[in-house]
Amino acid sequence: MASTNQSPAYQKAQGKFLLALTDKDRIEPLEEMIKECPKHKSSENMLANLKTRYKKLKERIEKSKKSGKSTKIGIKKEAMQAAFIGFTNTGKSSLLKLLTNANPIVSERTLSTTTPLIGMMNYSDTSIQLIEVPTIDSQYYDKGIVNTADTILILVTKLEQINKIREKLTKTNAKRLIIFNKIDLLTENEKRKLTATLRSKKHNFVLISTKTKEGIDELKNKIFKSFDKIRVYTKEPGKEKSKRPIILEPNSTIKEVAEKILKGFSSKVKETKIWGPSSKFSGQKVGLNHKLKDMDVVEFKTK
Ligand SMILES: Nc1nc2c(ncn2[C@@H]2O[C@H](COP(=O)(O)OP(=O)(O)OP(=O)(O)O)[C@@H](O)[C@H]2O)c(=O)[nH]1
Ligand SMILES: [Mg+2]
Repeated sequence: MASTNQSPAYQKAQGKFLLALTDKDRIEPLEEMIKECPKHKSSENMLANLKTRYKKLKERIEKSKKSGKSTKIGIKKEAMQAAFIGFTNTGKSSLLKLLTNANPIVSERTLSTTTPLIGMMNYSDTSIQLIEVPTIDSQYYDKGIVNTADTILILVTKLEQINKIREKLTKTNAKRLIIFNKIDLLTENEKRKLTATLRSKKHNFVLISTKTKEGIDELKNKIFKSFDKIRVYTKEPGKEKSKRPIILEPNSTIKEVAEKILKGFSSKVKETKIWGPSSKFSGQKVGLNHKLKDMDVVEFKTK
């Protein structure tokens, strides 16, 4: 809760809680919030809410430890997740290494990657989870991940690989982006022809080289766009906006932002002001049903 009548220690813990990327990282700040939450009558509800959250969080962590159901390695799915697939040696590990904090083995040998690998890519204050799926024509390929990913990044180095891969993608409606890698090995003329062919087939595509980094900025942008999400920053009166935005569906309302911060929070909101693309002017007062746009800033004043 962004309540102003909470202690600085509570607010600090809350800040950490909201910025945490995994359930595991949410435990400690939540414990701190429970400790710092006032114990008098008027905050009874709030304390109860925090305790319920804590219980659920613990349960979720236990469950994911036990099951690892959705994928062979129990990957916890983040708000924006994309999976690289493709044939061996097309440069999946090279790209994961270039875009994220992961440090996979890159090798001219085939079949270097035999388990799914995860990395987090920072993109304008947000984190996008990227997964390298072991090569599609091997026993190590993991359909589970591909079927749940929000976006599938099809990495190829030859045109004929595209159709072979598409044949295998039967159980997913996820967005697709074709990434044509190793274009440093092509002449300008070959690149022009390639672009024309991909365009004529109406593919969503980008040409890149992990070696020269050509096309990498465009790629990052296209990956983010593929999720079709908006970024909304929150702030408390008199303070700077949050470092990281909340990730929401397009046209989400103020109410949805408040509920995403904490369940039940929207009923405690007294006044909301907004800045950014959805506002008529800076600091416009809006109601709970106001629809937000990418890069808006929302300020909550609580009762
Ligand atoms: N010329 C060139 N070589 C590249 C490029 N990207 C990757 N490579 C090389 O391609 C080879 C395979 O790269 P990896 O990243 O290991 O490929 P992978 O798809 O992860 O392969 P597996 O995990 O073994 O299936 C390595 O020798 C890389 O150095 C590129 O943009 N240009
Ligand atoms: Mg690899």
